[in-house]
This record gives sequence, structure tokens and C-alpha cells, in this order.
Amino acid sequence: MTDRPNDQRSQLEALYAEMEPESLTPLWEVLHALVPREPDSSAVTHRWRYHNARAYLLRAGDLISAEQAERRVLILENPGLKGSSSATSSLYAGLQMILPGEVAPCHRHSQCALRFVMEGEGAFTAVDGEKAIMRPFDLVLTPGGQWHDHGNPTSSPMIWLDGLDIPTVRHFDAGFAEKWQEPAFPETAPPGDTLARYGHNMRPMRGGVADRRPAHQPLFHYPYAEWRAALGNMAATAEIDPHLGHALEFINPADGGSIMPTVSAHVRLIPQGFETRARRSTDGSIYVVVEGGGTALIDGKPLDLAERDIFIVPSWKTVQFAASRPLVLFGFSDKTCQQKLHLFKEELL
Ligand code: GTQ
Repeated sequence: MTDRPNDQRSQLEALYAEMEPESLTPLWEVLHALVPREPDSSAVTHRWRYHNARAYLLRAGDLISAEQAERRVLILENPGLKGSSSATSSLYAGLQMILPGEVAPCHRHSQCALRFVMEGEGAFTAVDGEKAIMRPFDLVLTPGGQWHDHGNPTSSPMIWLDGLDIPTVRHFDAGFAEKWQEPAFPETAPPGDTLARYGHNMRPMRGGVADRRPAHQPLFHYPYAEWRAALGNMAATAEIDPHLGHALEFINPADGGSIMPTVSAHVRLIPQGFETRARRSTDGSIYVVVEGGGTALIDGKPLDLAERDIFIVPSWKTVQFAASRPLVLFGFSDKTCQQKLHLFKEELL
């Protein structure tokens, strides 16, 4: 509008001022921001050093109990999305700590959650009354609508990364939550029961009798020992993908699709000395460095990566990884949600 004569500008401004109380605004002033030529995320690249965040979490542990907090979590808020409690535009991330003897009380909500264990061994997430005993780098799900509580019967703090679709559910104004009347849901099955039945490319065969687990989302534990072995075996024999390295996606055994309806997750191994080719995709992603180290080159800017770092690659930013030691990453994003909406795009450069 800058090339228009001043009288047009002042008449338009007068029009806007008169319309404003009636909640009418001109599209032509904002069209290009509303319908950008390509994604222009407000989220920015960011890296959290685990040990810095951990120190603050331990201090919070001295000040507030898990029960009092309901969930004792430090939110990993993207500096470009201040005030939104979001890590990417569609996903939330936080570091949750449960101290020895503590319980995070049982509740359920529409939002679906993943837990990726950062430290500690032997605490649990119970899903609909079945405990998943958590070990470092295990992936544990609490799908939308399933009751969950957390507890730590061990003698060390237990810390994990929470990943939830909170901003997505908020976007749709579709979230419900409720608390269970007791801190813990009654035990419905021994630990490991669901993994044993659904975790090995098989499922219970039943003569028309419904299973205890929901048919669309039965499995909720993907142990590190299993995914790391699968990734190592793949790396030993498979041809490497030049853009991803060796990469495996976690799947829902019910349908072969993503782990949850709004969240995709994968692990990858980039061999020492390997440099991936540049790639960009519309799914802003959250990564954890599980092993090794190297550099992520994001939109041309190098980000040094060390073990247990957590970092964000926003939508449509070009990324390249270089491994100075064998680099193992866990990553999650809204890819599956975008695919369902026919929005997902990637570009291999
Ligand atoms: O454990 O249910 O980090 O409801 C944020 C919201 C964790 C949880 C979070 C939650 C949870």
C-alpha cells in the first residue's frame, strides 16, 4: 500500500478505524502474512544443554513436590514462541522429574504424550493401570484418553522428556482433562504385559473377545534395548540414506502408522565421519542426542551437539548433520498430522 497517494492512505485508515469496533479488518493489509509463499515459522532453532536444565529441575525439586505440582516439569519453550509453552508451533516439550518415593497423580486428557527417558532406571509410567518400567532412552507413550500416573520407587531421581501435542489440541479447542479419584490407577496387568503381547509384530488372537488395551492404540512401550539393536543391525547392513543417515520410525502395531495420531517419532544413526545431505521438511522437529556428537548445520548456522542435548529444527529450515562420533538421535514431530491434512512436504537438496 506504500505506493498509493496519501489521501487514499488516510481514507483507508479512517475506514479501518470506523470498522474496527465492528470486528471487521482489511485482508489486503495482511494477505501475504496469512498466506505466505512458503512456511515462515516463528519458532527458532534452539538447543538446551541437558545438564543446565537438570540443575534447575533439581532446584525445583527442593521447592515443590511432584504431587503438589501435579506434574513437576520445566517447559522447553521455544524463544520464538514466548508465552505459548510450545517447543514448535504444534508441539510441547518439557523435562519432568520424579524424585525417589514420589507419585505424579493419575489423570487423563485428550492430548497425547510421549516420554523419552533422559536419566534414571526403574521409575514407571502406568498406562490404564499397567506399569512400563522405564530405562534410559526408552520411549513410553500415554495416548490421548488413557489414564496415566508416574511413580519412582527407586533411590535416584528419574528425568524424562515429555512431548505432547498440547498446541495442536489447543489449536482445535478440543481438549478435555479429568483426574482419577486416587493418586494411582488400580493395577490392571503386570508390568510388560502389553509389550509382550503387542511388541513383537504380533497381537493377541481372540475369538471376538475385546482386549483390555484399546484396539487403535495398544502398545505404549518401545524399550531402548530393542530400538537400539534394530538401528545397529540396520546400520551394519543397509545402504545409508544420504539425507537421513540410518533412520527407523516407531510405528503403532495396530495400523502400521505413526505412534500416535498427531505425533511421529524416529531414531537415526549417523556413522562417524558421515555428513548428511541438506534436507528440509514442513514438520518442525524436536531432537534428543542419545549418543555421540557432531554438528547440525541449520539454515547454514552450525549447532554443536553433545550427548543429551535437546534441540529444535523449525519447519522448513534446511538441516544437515555431521557426526564427529557415531551420532544417535531421537526425534519427534507432527509429520503424521500434516500428512493426514495433506500438508506435509519435504525437499531433498
Ligand atoms: O505427564 O500428563 O509435561 O499432562 C505436561 C502435561 C506432562 C503428563 C507434561 C501433562 C503431562
